[in-house]
Amino acid sequence: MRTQVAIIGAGPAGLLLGQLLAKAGIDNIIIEQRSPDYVLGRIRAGILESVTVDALERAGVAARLREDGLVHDGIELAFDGRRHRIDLHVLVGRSVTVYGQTEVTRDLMAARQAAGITTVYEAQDVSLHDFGSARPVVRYRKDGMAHEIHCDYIAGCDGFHGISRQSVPQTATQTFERVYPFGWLGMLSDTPPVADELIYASHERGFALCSMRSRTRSRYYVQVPSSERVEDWSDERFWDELRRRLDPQSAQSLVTGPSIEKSIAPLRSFVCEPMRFGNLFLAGDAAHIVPPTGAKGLNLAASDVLTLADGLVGVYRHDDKRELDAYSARCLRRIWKAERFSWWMTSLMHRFPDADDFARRMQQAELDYLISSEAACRALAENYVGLPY
Ligand code: RFL
Ligand code: PHB
Repeated sequence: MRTQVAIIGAGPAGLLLGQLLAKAGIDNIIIEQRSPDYVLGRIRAGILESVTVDALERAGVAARLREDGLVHDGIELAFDGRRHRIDLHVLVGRSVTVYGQTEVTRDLMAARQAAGITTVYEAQDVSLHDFGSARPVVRYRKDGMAHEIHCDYIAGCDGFHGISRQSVPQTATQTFERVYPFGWLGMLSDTPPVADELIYASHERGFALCSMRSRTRSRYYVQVPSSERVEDWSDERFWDELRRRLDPQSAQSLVTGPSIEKSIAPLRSFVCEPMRFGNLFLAGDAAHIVPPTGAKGLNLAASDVLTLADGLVGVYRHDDKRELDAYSARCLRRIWKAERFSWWMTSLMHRFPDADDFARRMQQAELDYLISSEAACRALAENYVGLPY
C-alpha cells in the first residue's frame, strides 16, 4: 500500500490529524493496534479548551459537541471546608467545554468511516522503518498476513507506550520526567453531578475532583497511593472517601449510585525532545504526558496535530517546508507551559507523602493567596482555558 502520511494510533491525536489532512486533500492511513471498541472503552479526558473546540470544528466533527457540550464559565477550588469560585469568563473572557474524550473519539471515527478513509484496526507487530530517508515504511501483521505501507511521512500518534518514540535511537532524544507518588482513582456513574461546575478539592486525606460528562453522568476522582488496587475499592468505599474530602455543603448534596467504570491512572510529567526525527513526527501522548490536574493532555494532543496538519498542508499545497520544519520547536513552547501549569496545579492540590510541615504551610499559603488575589486567579484562569495557540 502507498499513502502520503501513515498515522500510527487511532486515539484522538491520530484521528484528528487524519481528519484535518483528509479535509485538505492529503491521503492518509491510520494503523491502530486495538479494536474500535477497546479505543472507545477508555474513559479519559473531559475538558476541552476553545482551541480544541475550534480544531474539531475545522475538522468538521463538532455538530454533536455544539449540541451536547456543556460550556463552563468557571471552576471551583475547595479547601478548609469552603468552596471558592474562579470565574474564567470574567477573568480572561473565555470558557471551557465539558465533552468526553470518548465522544470526541466517536465523532472522529464516524466522520472517518463516512468519508471511507482506511483505518487498520487490530494491527499487530507494528514497526517503523527508514524514516530518516525520503521513503519511510510501516510494517505490521494482520490476521496472520504481513503488510507494508510506503509513505512520505509517519505521524507517531500512538500514546505514551507506543512504538513510535521507541523506534528512535535513544541518543537522538532527550527526555524529562517526573513520576508522582500517587495516582487518581476515577469513577463514572449515572448520577447527577454534585455541582454545576467542576470542583477541585484539596483535603488532609488527599485531592478529589468532581467532574461530569453530562447533566446526568458524573465523573469523580480521588487521589490514592501508587500502590493502590482498584479491586480494593467498592463503590461504597469510593463514595465515602469522596464525601470526606468535600466541603460540607457538597458532601451533603452528593448523589451516589452504582459505578459504570472505575480505574486508577498513575500521575506523570514527561517530555521528549525533539518531536521530529527525519520524516517521523511525534504528536500527543507519544511525545509528552501531563498529570491530569490541569486538564491539558487531550488539548495538547489537539494543538500538536493542528500544527502538524498546517505544516503538511504547507508542503503538499504550497511546496513550503517552513511550517513543518518549525513543528517541534513550536509545539514544545506550548507543551512546556502546559507542563508547568499541570505540575503546579498538581503540587498545589495534592497530598505528598514526604511533605513536611513547612511544605504544608507553603501549600496553604499559596491557596490562601490564590483566592485573595485577582492577579493570581487570572494567571490560573489564563492557563486553564488554554494559552494562545
Ligand atoms: P492515546 O489516547 O493514548 O491514543 C494512542 C493510540 O495509539 C494506539 N497504539 C498503537 N497503535 C499502533 N501500534 C502501536 N504499537 C500502538 N501503541 C499504541 C493505542 O491503542 C491508542 O489507541 O494518545 P493521544 O491520541 O495522544 O491522546 C492523548 C489523550 O488520550 C490524553 O492526553 C488525555 O486522555 C489526558 N487526559 C486529559 N486530557 C485533557 O485534555 N483533559 C482532561 O480532562 C484529561 N483528563 C486524562 C484525563 C488522562 C487520564 N488518564 C487515564 C491518564 C483524565 C485521566 C484519568
Ligand atoms: C475529567 O472530567 O475526566 C477531568 C476533568 C478535569 C481534569 C481532569 C479530568 O482536570
